[in-house]
Amino acid sequence: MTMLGHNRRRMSGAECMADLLAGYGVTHVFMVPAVLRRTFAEMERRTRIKRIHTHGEKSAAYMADGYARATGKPGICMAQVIGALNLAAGLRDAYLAHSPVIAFTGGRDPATKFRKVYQEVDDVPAFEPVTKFNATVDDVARFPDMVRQAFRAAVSGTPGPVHLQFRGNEGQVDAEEAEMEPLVEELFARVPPFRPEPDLAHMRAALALLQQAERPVIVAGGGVRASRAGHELVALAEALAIPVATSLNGKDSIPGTHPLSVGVVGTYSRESANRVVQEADLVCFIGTETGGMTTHFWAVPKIGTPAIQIDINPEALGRNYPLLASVNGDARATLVRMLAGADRTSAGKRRAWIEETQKICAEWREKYQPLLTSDAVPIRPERLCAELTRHLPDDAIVVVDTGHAGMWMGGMFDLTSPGQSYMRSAGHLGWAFPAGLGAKCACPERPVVAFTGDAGFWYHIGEIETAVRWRINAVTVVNNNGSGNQSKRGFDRVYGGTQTDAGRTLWTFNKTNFARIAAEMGALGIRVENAAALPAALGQALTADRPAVIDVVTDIDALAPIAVS
Ligand SMILES: Cc1ncc(C[n+]2csc(CCOP(=O)(O)OP(=O)(O)O)c2C)c(N)n1
Repeated sequence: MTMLGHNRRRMSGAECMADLLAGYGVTHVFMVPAVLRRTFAEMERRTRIKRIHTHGEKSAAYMADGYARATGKPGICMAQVIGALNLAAGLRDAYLAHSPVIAFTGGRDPATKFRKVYQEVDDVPAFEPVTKFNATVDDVARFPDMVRQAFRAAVSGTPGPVHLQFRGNEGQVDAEEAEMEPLVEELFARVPPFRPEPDLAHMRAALALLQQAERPVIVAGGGVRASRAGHELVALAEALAIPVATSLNGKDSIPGTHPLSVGVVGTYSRESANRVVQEADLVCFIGTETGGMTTHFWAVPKIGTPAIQIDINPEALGRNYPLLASVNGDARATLVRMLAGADRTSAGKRRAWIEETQKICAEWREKYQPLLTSDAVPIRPERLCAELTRHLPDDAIVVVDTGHAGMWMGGMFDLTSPGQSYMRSAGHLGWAFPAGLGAKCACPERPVVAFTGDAGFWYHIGEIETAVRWRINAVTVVNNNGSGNQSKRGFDRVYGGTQTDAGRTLWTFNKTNFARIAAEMGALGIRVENAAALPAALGQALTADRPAVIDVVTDIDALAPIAVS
């Protein structure tokens, strides 16, 4: 790296921004124009960055989020002033999931503000609740240091979104010139920039408790995935014979087919994981916020269960569970230390516990076997998930929506290889389809399979055209039951058991053939009405050389099991 200030030259903000983004390794930006127009022209002249023009700012933010979660590299999204709040809405999932998304918007010019300029409101406060760093760039000379700060904030510690508002409704400040140097800090081009080592005394205290425990369980969260610590997690679990449950965000830190994996714990979960965590005598939380979703609103485990926790963010330690040991450090760095100090002879005392947890998992599988293998028409979602478990490639990136999609895939689907990745909506219906497109932009060589309900797919269906235009060859599997039937139970409840016909209109939709819509837009559309046709449909979609939508007609009466019986 050259010394700051030694390479300054007169350049426009647009030239500087294009060089900065290329220098950080950005390959795609996602936006609705017009914002930073001159920067786009400079991107074309000076870089190979693809400028993905979407059909809405929210989906642009979700694409950037999918890009970021697939790689750990910040995803960039942009909007002109009138689209700024649409973009802010799209940052909420990234904020909840700690995803490093950087949003650029056009904004107020001091020369004209408060004069009822076309389209203008003060957008900056709306970004406050969904960003780690929310700032304005009013002077072109600030481009280099503010963009560096954006990357630094997005990827550091617990990652998260950043917003920079550029002066001018379209960010026209990029046309101005100054003496600048587009200096890039490669360290901050990706999560994690640093791997803080734990305090050894704290680490040893946690390790000693794990080794003494007879019925411990690890609950691994998104911090394990952000730290890319899955390999070390599995190694420690194997060395000490400790079962592993994950949060939804941490699902890809251990393959579901590993003998120590007990499944996803919490609300959108697998009953076996909840049973194991409920029966544990020590819970070791690693890289998880111990939030409501992962703990079924702090019921699994019960508060007061002996617990230890490892996290890069010291403020997370003990937030919801009083701890016997707290370890502040990077997940991988801490697990490497624990593994080096592990007393493998302590594993023997947990043999009975491991047998018990495997029995619990076998009972779960037996209970759901009829549904996982069902030939019913319309198709059961459990069978759909089982087919995905069987047929997804070893290097697939699986991108999952919330609502029923989150429940079905969280509970019924298994990753089968450490080379597979899993990302999921942190709460927003409609996130998965555009996020899958972003993931495919980031990793064009990997198969990307998004899983969404029809309720979720409707949100950003116009982005099929974007995928076709840019040849973003992701596969989207639609669990199409003509409804948002996750809401059925809730409406049954408020109607005192039986809904009126009018009540059903609150969660049902017209029947739609998404394969035909996709084909009309130039994608491959495959309609599947019989479960036996799923493997061939997947095979065809994964090799189609164009975006594909598999429209799976499923049972409107299929409701996902609830977490704790
Ligand atoms: C942005 C947003 N708005 C509202 C919700 C609340 N919500 C959760 S599930 C759901 C209905 C969708 O049902 P689902 O059963 O997931 O759809 P299906 O799989 O049947 O297509 C709604 C409206 C949400 N999660 N996100």
